[in-house]
Amino acid sequence: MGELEMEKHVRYILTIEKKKDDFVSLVIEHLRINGAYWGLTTLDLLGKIETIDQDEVVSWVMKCQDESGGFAGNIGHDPHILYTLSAVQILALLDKLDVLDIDKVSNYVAGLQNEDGSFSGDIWGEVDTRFSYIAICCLSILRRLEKINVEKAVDFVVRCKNLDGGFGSTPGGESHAGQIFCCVGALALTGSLHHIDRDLLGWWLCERQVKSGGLNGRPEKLPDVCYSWWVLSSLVMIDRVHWIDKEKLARFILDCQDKENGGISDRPDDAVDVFHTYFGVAGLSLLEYPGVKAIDPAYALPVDVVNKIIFKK
Ligand code: GRG
Ligand code: ZN
Repeated sequence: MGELEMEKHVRYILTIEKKKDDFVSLVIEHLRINGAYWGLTTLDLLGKIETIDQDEVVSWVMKCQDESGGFAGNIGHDPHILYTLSAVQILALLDKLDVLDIDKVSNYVAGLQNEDGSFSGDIWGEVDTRFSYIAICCLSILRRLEKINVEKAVDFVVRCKNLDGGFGSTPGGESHAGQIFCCVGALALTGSLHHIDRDLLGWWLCERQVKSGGLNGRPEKLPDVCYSWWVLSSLVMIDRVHWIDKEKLARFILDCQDKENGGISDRPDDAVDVFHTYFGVAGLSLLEYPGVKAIDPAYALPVDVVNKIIFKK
């Protein structure tokens, strides 16, 4: 099996699209705040976070904050809970959470909870279990979970559970590995994993592994490196990761590398992008690949970063 081309992936992230030589301006133009989170987390997992200008990143992130307390994807755009989590994750990664007005940000997130316990993504009101996970993860990092009704939030997630053991985006929605990650993550972060039938869900998740070793996101679909994050992190959280062939999955991820120019794609021989580079490296991290830092499956942040947050007085 080929090796993980760590240096090439680092270089790829630092020079994405090679249009500018400065990471931050690339992020601003092409990736926005979500992309910055994926890129920076990958760099940290590969032990190279110090190669970027951290003060520049922090000052750019803070310019994305809106009056409401929420963050936008870029300067001057509208705030959304999706971007707010990325902003908080980036600041946690750089150990700079103290630049935030924690109550202002957490009030924005808490203000998006609905009467039934669900969360909207922004003022326009779309409801999705993605937003439940994001709110819970964000408030856990900020240590302000008490600002929401956790019991009702858990209740809503549990209402999105299906007979196959999986979860959908809303009650009755089809099970999909991405939504399963969100629901399992939300339940893990609130100490509510007892709502899950681990064997039933574990069986559904391990059936996502196809012949090539890769994982798909739903029955009959093609494998994709991103499910090495969505499926694998869920299996780790419910303690059923030994139900898949880890060796074969690692080989599939390594086969999706661009061995010349760095980066990882969704499937072998496709074009690489920063998202799948993160999913591949994060997947290998969960598989305990040598030389890659450990990632926390619920917070989606390196374990050492999470420990700093949890053990802070
Ligand atoms: C901090 C890790 C982290 C996440 C933030 C945004 C978010 C919370 C979670 C997204 C979860 C999700 C729904 C992921 C799925 C993304 C995806 C690959 C969707 C593709 O679905 P289809 O139907 O593709 O287009 P398939 O693979 O089913 O053919
Ligand atoms: Zn994908």
